[in-house]
Amino acid sequence: MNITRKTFLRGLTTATLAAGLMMTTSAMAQAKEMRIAVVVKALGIGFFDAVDKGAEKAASELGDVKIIYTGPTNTTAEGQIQVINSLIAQHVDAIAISANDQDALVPVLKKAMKRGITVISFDSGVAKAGREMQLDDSSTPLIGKTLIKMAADNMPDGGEVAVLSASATATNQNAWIDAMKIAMKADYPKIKLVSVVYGDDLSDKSYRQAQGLIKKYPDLKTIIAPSTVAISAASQAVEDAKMTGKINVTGLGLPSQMAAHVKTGASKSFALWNPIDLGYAATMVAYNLAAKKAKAAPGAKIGMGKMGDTTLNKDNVGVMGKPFVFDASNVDKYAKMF
Ligand code: RAM
Repeated sequence: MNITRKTFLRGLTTATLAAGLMMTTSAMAQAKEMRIAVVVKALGIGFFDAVDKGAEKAASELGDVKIIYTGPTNTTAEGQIQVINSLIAQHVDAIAISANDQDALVPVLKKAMKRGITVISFDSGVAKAGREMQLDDSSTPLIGKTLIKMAADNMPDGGEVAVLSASATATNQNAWIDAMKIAMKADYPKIKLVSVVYGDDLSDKSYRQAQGLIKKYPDLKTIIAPSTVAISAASQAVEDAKMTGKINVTGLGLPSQMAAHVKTGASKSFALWNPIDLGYAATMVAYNLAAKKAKAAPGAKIGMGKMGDTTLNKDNVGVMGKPFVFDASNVDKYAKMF
């Protein structure tokens, strides 16, 4: 082989290799973008808008992730099933869902997992068979204790409390209410729970339910609303009924929606974890599982990006963070964030 032919061949090989490399790189770039669907209880809930902010933050940190933020118009399992079926048809890589019903979603999520889609639940969990893992906002017993303590702190002589929740099938609210009842029984014998009603995370329905409680229980001292939608609707109802100072509203709320109600005195204090962090952590967890960088199993540590790891319990449930308590001293500061 003479020099010219050798050089020609070498040149050809380099060119072919380079072309091949270019193709692989662009194919990889296309294949690499991971689509993570964040399915919320319903669209239009401020809490989940903050979750979406956090999900986008995680996606831009990861660089190769696209967030599909979606959910039904009402907090129903039927609505979420429709949304999930359409995500399966789109072949998304992962679904992170806050469930309206822990059991009703299992068949459709099993179908998603069979098609190779990574499924996690966060905030409001799905039963074990329908997801790889659940990311709790915070420890359930701690949320239960925090809810009843905030009520008790403003009713030293005890008395009647009522709960205004989200939907009757919401996994998270039901777990918190149960945890609250346990804490009440153990530590607050003078507090009596007279009613639990549901506003379905709809402002107008929650407002009407709060009005109903105010009318039906003239001795009511506190409304505990473990839903961001219900707590602000209940505060508004208390203000409109001129019951501020007589009925205290507490529960889980967004500082941005509650600051005004703390100022009127309708709510002395309320709690929440950081919902932006929750969206960020749920996205990181979904990414790590879908990219096979982690596997959900009891005892496994799953990365939540800059927030560290969450360790899964025997039911593959991990915890994201801690609840903060907000009152007149700090609500304005946090209202600027979420
Ligand atoms: C509502 C939703 C959500 C819950 C918060 C506290 O926004 O029901 O699931 O975590 O309240």
